[in-house]
Amino acid sequence: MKKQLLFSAVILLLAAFVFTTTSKAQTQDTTIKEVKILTSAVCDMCKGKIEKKVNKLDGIESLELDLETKILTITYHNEKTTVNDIKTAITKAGYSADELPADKEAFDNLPKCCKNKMKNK
Ligand SMILES: [Cu+2]
Repeated sequence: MKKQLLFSAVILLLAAFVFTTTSKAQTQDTTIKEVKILTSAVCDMCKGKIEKKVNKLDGIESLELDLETKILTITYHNEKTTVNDIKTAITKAGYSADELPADKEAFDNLPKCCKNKMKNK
């Protein structure tokens, strides 16, 4: 009887241990967030410029710009950067980011082909 009790106590402790470690892992995961931002990118050159600029930010985990939809999908570390930082980086590359317009000076410096393509869309 005593042995059985000890055995169940050990099982309970193990279960508690596994539970705390998994919930810890989960809270760490929540600091990585995903955001989708609509940009004004029209070609591979635009894609390269935006990705290079955003990649310079701290805490960027992954980023992918889909030229079909112009949507940039980013996963980032919550505690290191914000959606606003990311959007600002995009505008400073010369492109709009959701409601934010492109930085004028950066836009003026974009290659002519990109600007022309944007006008035609
Ligand atoms: Cu372009």
